Amino acid sequence: MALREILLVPNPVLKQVSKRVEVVDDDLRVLMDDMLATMYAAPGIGLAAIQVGVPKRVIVMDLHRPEEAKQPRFFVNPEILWASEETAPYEEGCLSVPEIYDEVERPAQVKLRYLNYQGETVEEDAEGLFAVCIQHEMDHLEGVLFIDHLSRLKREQAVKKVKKMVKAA
Ligand code: K2U
Ligand code: ZN
Repeated sequence: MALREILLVPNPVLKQVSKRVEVVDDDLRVLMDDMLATMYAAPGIGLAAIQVGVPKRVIVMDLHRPEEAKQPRFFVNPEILWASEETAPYEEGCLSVPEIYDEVERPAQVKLRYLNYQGETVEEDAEGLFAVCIQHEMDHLEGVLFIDHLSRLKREQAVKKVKKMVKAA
């Protein structure tokens, strides 16, 4: 297991559309293990492969509470089969847009289909933080960041702030 670099805005790689995975094999599981370790170290609760520079439709996630044991989740080639008309706001952040937080409105419930760590097909309903996080990560697979849902002014201010932060580091 190895920690990978998390790409930051305005890296153009983050705008790429990620490609479907052909087979869930040991090489892919090494990537998923590295992504999970990188997410825990950030720390974060979700991470898409493009954020570590790999344009594959792969997401890792762990929504466990501090008092609970870790609950790692793996999503390969995730699809949204249904989304509720009802929406809900959530104050989002992103490991590729550090120290920027703003409200994004998304469908409150979604039905997912994906391949798990073993390559088995799973269908699952998501709501609450799970629904927010999976939609945030699936945006990454389309090259979309949460700041792309904000006004142009807020988006430009966010990128300017991250560039200044990186320069000062
Ligand atoms: O894509 C990422 O950078 C992972 C996000 C996942 C996330 C975004 C918005 C809302 C929920 C999850 C990072 O984990 S952002 C850090 C974070 C940590 C705890 C709660 C919310 C956001
Ligand atoms: Zn993100």
